[in-house]
Amino acid sequence: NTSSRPRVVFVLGGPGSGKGTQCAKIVDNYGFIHLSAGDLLRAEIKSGSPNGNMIQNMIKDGKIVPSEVTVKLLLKAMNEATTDKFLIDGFPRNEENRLAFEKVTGLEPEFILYFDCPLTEMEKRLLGRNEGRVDDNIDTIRKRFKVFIESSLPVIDHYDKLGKTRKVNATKTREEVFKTIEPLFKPFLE
Ligand code: UP5
Ligand code: MG
Repeated sequence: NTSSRPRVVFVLGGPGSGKGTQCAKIVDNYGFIHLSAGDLLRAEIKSGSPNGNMIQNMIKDGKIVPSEVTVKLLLKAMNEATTDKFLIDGFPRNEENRLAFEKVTGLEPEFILYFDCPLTEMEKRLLGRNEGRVDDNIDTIRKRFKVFIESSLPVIDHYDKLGKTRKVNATKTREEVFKTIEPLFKPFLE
């Protein structure tokens, strides 16, 4: 029902913690639309947008693109969507992102799915991914980890204080992680 109030789940966790992998499974089973902020930014680069160079440089440096740019891409994707259940993957990455989204949409997330994973495991996964991402090299990976700890963990902590963070052990197999998170999405089938 597209006329009702959109329901949003933020999917957060460090680089390589398995956000995209689990989002695909949730989409297949629970009728959500998956909006990866990183994917939207990479599509924006490919489209030849005037912001493309700036975005590319920031991703290569592991930095967080200005909220203005990311929120605009998310809003556009939400407006074009045919359902009102959204998994927003990899956003908000800092308090500025969080406040900008809140201000522009007036929406509060249902909850935050947080994939908790040690840096060593995330590093191993990213180096093994081999999808040609400009940020999957050891130098950029270290920068992404630093930004995650300094800027993104405070967002997860903010929602934890509101009782909205659902923390998941992301070190298990893909199937085991999915089994753990499935119960959180069952209510959305009704
Ligand atoms: N894998 C997955 N699950 C596994 C499991 N349980 N066991 C073993 N292996 C597992 O998984 C990573 C790899 O691990 C894959 O090979 C997978 O098969 C395997 P994936 O599901 O891709 O993990 P994910 O958490 O999605 O990792 P990703 O690298 O996409 O996370 P990031 O948060 O770093 O990347 P994102 O695309 O969100 O952002 C990239 C950059 O864009 C940011 O660094 C930033 O510069 C910019 N950005 C912004 O500026 N603002 C935003 O809002 C968003 C992004
Ligand atoms: Mg991803």
